[in-house]
Amino acid sequence: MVSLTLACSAVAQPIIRNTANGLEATENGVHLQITALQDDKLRIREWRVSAPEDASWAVLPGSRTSLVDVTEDQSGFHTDKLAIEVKDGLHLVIRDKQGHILQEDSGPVQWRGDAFHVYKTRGENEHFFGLGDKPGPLDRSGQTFTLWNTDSFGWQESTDPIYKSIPFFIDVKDGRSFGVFFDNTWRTSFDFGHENDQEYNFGSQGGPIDYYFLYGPDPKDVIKGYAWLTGTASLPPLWSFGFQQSRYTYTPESQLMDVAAHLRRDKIPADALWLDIDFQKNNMPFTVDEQRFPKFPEMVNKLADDHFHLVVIADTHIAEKPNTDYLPYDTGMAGDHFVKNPDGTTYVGTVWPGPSVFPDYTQARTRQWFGTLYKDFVADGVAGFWNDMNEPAVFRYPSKTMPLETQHHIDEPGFLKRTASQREIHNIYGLLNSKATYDGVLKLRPNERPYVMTRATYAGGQRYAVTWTGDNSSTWNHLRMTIPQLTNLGLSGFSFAGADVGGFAGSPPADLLTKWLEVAAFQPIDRDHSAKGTRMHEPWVDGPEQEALRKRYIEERYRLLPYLYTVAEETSRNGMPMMRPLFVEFPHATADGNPMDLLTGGAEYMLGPSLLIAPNPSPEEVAEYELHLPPGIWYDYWTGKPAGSADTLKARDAEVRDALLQQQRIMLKPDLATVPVFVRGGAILPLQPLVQSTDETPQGPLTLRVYVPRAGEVCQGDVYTDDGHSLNYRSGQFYRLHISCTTKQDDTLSIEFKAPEGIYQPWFKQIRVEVTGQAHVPSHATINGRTTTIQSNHGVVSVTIPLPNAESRLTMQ
Ligand code: MIG
Repeated sequence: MVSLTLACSAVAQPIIRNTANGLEATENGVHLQITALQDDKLRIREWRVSAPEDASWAVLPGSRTSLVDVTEDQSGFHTDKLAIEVKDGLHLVIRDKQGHILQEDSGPVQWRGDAFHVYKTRGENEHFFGLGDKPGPLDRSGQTFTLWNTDSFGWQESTDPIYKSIPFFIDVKDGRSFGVFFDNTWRTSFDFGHENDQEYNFGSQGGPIDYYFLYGPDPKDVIKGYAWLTGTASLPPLWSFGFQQSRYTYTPESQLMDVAAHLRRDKIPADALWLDIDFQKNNMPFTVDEQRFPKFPEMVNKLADDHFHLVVIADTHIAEKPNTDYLPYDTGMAGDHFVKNPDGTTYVGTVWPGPSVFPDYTQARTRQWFGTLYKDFVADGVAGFWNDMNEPAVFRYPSKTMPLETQHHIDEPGFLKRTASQREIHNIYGLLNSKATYDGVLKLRPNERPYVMTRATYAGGQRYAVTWTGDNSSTWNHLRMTIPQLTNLGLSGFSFAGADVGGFAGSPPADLLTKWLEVAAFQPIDRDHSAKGTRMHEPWVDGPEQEALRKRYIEERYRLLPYLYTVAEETSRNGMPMMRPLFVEFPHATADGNPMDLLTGGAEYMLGPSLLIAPNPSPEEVAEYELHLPPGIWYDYWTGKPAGSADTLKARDAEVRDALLQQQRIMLKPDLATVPVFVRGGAILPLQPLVQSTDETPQGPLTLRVYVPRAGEVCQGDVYTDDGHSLNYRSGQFYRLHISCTTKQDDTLSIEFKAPEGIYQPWFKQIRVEVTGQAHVPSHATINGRTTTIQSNHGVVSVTIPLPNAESRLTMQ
């Protein structure tokens, strides 16, 4: 029987039917459908009996149904950018226009019951990035992963799976990149050449074979393509880019107020305080323990007066407390909103409040109901919400979640109305929980940006919530791991992510907490958080010397807020993450096309397009370490001194090129007080005067630091700002200034301000232009042809000009 099947498949040829937008192929009862969504984006589906439901929780409907015309070929088709060939055995090959094979099946899909695996050939120099919050090295090559959202307290480098399922990866091979998004919500797995180094595969325990091929060739194209497919993160409020202080738990009220007062007294800039589960009555979500927080609304107001935004936890479970006036339970039961057992009764599992029930967010009406539960907190002025335990986490099972047969009743526009088990819904439970929160809070506070942080999520979840890396540990290795973990999250759509600063589990020694606070000042979310029973974590706990170092970095973050916010706004527009591995900004740095990050082990990263952050790759070690600057001119952020300037990209010869890249190597001595930061030549960096919170209006001009590029090359930068909290920016209430500059052989620097875009009046009335890297100290400056004063202060040369309201030009020579 077996040999007969093999014999048949050996002679069978696919019957291919070309369509206007792709093709359908059938062979031995297996159907393959390839649709071109755009010239560089394909959707690939494969099935045996009948086509699975065409719906998605992650992909935007408009993108999923997008179509582009294709041209038929002998055994496939091509678009303007890709050529697709289907060989015998439904063997799929995707090439670029030059004929390079980008992706090729290494064998047919393997089924085993409902489970399946898709196999692709893997080249020697093929690298894999993304896949969300997986710990371990930046490059996923040679490893296997499972996607199954899991409450993983105290996870370590080798723990898999952890909290999130983002079945998206970026493949970089010989300098060409593409992305694969495998839209399957069941338990999925990825093997990037672990079992067989000649191939990689992905598969699932059930659900559809449904994946998207997103072509580059540059990584930025792939990232933007994934954002086009699954949406961008909405722009968070400005305050969330400030320093945030949390703990499990500040209680009673007086302890929280002490923390607030201490931050202000010591002038440690801060914007947000977080309340964890103990502020609730018996851990019941949507309640307040009135013993310990007797005047909750007044407390929120007092904090607001002191420019603190309060974020409170709201776990996904609802305490099973009938007849106690616990409205979340009563209204949830009355509305039939909870997940069911197979026999139709309501499923009850034990979590923090004891026996609990679980909203079935696969019903639009249930999400709507859940969203209304935030009403009182929103009325009290609570600024943000923290959705934890939404894997969903349930105690007492070895699996840490509810039984797989538990039932959801999908009732959602765009989906068939049907019953689905936890097997299918588990990985999207957190995404739908955070969507319910986002939509609900937006409805309660229309036109204000909701701030939601979620622990579990799925692809596309970036539209509703920011995230963090869960229960990490207070060890040096965990500090090190924040970088590959956050850069990979950024490549997976989650630009707005952070790791508990100082580590959640355990108690960090003083130097570790200091270094962590320093490094996290250059990460998207800077939130200090710690577990119950650990020693306190606040910046002041180790005495004045450590505190001074910590404060200096938090202050620097606040000075950089105009830059951070400008970069964040870019994320919300096109998906570019704030933290970027080097290969994203410098895809052609190496002669062999391998990502430059292989040299640094993923320890260095770009924060936006202009800043290179290069902490010690082994942060606990004291020996000198090696740091690699990407091609081009670099300046030390702290001193303004030139740091490197090898023009590797211009060298055609591979050996010369690699030698030049080697010249960009710096040996550094680790130092508790320093995080090395470098600025790209040609960058224009916006900074602001120090404030203690983003609620304060900075006093003085906006500073633009211009880092001079090579003669004849251009420099550029943007400043984006808006009111920081409403959605008015979507209707033109923003301010965007684009600045560029050129240098001439005679060392004249000419800075052009484009007419600003948008109708928002920014907080600054003047711009102070500081120039770094000009060969001569300039003695003459003009603005639109009129002479203006040059100031010089400790070697920093600057010119202050009024805010340009039309195209303007500043020259310095
Ligand atoms: O099982 O709410 O990851 O940040 O402090 C622990 C208490 C539940 C886990 C979260 C952590 C939070 C803690 N929560």
